[in-house]
Amino acid sequence: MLSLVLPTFNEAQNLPELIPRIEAALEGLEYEIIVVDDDSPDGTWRIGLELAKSHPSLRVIRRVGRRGLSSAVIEGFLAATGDVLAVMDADGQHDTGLLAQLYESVTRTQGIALGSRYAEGGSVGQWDERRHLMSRVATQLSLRLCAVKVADPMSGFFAIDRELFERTRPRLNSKGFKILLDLLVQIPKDTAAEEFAFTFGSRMHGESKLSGRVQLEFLEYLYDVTVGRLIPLTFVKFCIVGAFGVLVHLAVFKLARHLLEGTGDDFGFRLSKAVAIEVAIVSNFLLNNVWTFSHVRLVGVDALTGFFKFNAACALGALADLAVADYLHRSSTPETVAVLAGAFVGALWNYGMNRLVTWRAA
Ligand SMILES: Nc1nc2c(ncn2[C@@H]2O[C@H](COP(=O)(O)OP(=O)(O)O)[C@@H](O)[C@H]2O)c(=O)[nH]1
Ligand SMILES: [Mg+2]
Repeated sequence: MLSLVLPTFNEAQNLPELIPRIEAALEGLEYEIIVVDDDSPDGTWRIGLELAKSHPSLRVIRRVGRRGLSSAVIEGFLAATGDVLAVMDADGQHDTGLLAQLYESVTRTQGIALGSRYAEGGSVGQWDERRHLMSRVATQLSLRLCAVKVADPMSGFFAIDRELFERTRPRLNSKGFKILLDLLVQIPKDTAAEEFAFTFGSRMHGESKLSGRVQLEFLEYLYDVTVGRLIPLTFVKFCIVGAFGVLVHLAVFKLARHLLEGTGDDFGFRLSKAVAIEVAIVSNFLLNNVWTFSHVRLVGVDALTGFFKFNAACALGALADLAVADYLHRSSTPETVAVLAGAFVGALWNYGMNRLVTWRAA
């Protein structure tokens, strides 16, 4: 049986046109269609449920509070019952006429089969120069990572053997748009991958969801599957935030020192330093919450308790920093080296503790 997943976000107008087309293309085959909708504001899921009444092969998964094409496809595949799993855009850009061939290919090879815009005879259709260039560059970059090389690793139109998917699932990265690429990176080298050329059509209705954010996620994905295996991206972001915190610290210290000019020198210094420390902690917490750990961002009361945990973790980090620097200093290490080594241990501690305690699911 073929399980076809249609990830959707604001495709309410397209779904009623697409479902009959798919059914016509799959006539004679045993199949199911699974729409995975991320709670679209245009009510795509509602339209899907309505259609399901008259199309018994159609099911709808409505995900609330989550976004992302790759994760939607993975979730659809996990809920599917077919021995071949396939995915296509729900906007009419992919050629439904190829579905039966993709199914036949995977049944025969037990590997992957894809609709390919870059195989001989295929085309990206009506794209502007910019998107054309971006797609080419992204394709070339990502090909280096693939265990199995194909002409169009960024295609959103493919089918895969169920067993192969399930074996690969634990290693999949659900970030961003490029689920096929990630599969090609993770599957065994000797997996069969057949390509079927097609021309990427135009959207029937609505707009592309390939936003700047999705493109940034692609770069993050490239990092994750290369250097990220050794140094997690969240650690790099945490250190960037920390470095920025040092600047905040210095600026606030100077400002406070200026404002407290009239007070006693020692007192003015200590108070300015204390204010600078806390303002830097607040700014680091906010930046880490919205950027470093954006995927597990804390809101409301959780953000408040998270802030206290962050303070406590950083206070212990400062003690660890001091202990290491002091030890090295006493064993006659050059002062700058001792200070930096302490700071590095402090940063590692802060990252580890905050990941474990403050932003737990990270
Ligand atoms: N569930 C879900 N589907 C998405 C998301 N982003 C895009 N899609 C769907 O994935 C398919 C491909 O997206 P599309 O905007 O057509 O990208 P493009 O073809 O590269 O311009 C479409 O069916 C979209 O509705 C998302 O965050 N969640
Ligand atoms: Mg599309």
